[in-house]
Amino acid sequence: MTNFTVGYFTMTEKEAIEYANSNLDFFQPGANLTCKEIGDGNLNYVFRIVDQQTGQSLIIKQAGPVARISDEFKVSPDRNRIESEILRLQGELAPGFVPEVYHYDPVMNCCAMEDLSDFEILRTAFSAHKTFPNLAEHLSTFLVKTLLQTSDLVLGHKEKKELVKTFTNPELCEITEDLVYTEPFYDCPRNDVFLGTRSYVEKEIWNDPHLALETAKLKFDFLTNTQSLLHGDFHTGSIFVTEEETKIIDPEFAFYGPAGYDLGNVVANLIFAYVNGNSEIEDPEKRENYLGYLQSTIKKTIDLFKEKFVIDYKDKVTEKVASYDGFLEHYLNGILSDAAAVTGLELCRRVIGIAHVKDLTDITDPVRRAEAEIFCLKLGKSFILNRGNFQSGSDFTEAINNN
Ligand code: SR1
Ligand code: MG
Repeated sequence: MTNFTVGYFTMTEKEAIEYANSNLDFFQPGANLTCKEIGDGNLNYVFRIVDQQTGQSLIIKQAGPVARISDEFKVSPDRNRIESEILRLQGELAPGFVPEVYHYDPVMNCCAMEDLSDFEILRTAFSAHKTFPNLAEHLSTFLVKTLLQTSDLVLGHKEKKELVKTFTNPELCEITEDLVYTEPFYDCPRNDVFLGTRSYVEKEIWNDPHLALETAKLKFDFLTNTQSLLHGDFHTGSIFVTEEETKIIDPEFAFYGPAGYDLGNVVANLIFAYVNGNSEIEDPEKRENYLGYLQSTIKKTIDLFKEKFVIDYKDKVTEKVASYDGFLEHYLNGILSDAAAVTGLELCRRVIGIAHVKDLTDITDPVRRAEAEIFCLKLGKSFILNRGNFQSGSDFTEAINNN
């Protein structure tokens, strides 16, 4: 349960400036600082502090006592420690792909980090149907570097178990266990289903015992498989982009889980962008180009992930038995089918559960929105039920084309 240290309080914008002045050796004494709270996520407060003379800026991120999306979620402030520690670790494993952390404060449950003011949130950029040519290259590199090098394949098993302890994250995991693996697949009161989509959900999701059983198996894999240190919430709102660079933020859901989780999560969110473009771009040529870009990004993210995983496996793996013939294929096939399953779970939970995505909710025409959501559910179901059949990028894109 929530456990706040004496001295903790949630900061206002003014208090965030005072905090920066007294706790961080970042701005010049007497600098003219302004602050704006810019958090738009479901959980935390994000303060951007700018020196008006020099333009220097930083971010202070503070964990509040309850989630912003709903005070039903009383989430541990320890998530801020987890976020600070994993950002530092990911910065070593995948240099250039995460913001630099300057400071962590366990009493105020906040951390100060690099301001990525030249970047934009990928989900927001996708809502304007922008494209980023290097995205698949960047996502696949980040995923391979962080997932392989934190696994038992590369780390000594005792060292890895120490990391499992450091990144034990029960309350944030509980959110995922409930919101991703459990609630969307029965008529849970906390679900929030769009009217036009509801009859499909009742008939095809809540009334399918085979689907329920498969989600139960997947939930137990999520609960028990400490394969790799995951980002844990790798959606397009956790990715910052420019034309040239990609940075991954917000890893507060980090914990040791099935390596396919992060890959599946990001693929599903690329599919949400695809569905939005399909529904919202009126000009046929523009629509085809944008959808083609997203299909190619999905395909490349998966295929490059496999290619880079194989290269790094051969270079970095230390575990003796992992060199036996067939083991690499067995291991990678498992990651790919887990990724397919998570793609399916994420596609379903963002339609049915409490936490939606703007890619779908921004579709203002109710008929189009229901069509888009049902597309996601149908595809999601197929990813979950047939997860073993998705082993390459084209397996994923064919499923989108044939849905
Ligand atoms: C209560 S938090 C709801 C969702 O927001 C986060 O970003 C995670 O995706 C979580 O499931
Ligand atoms: Mg987040």
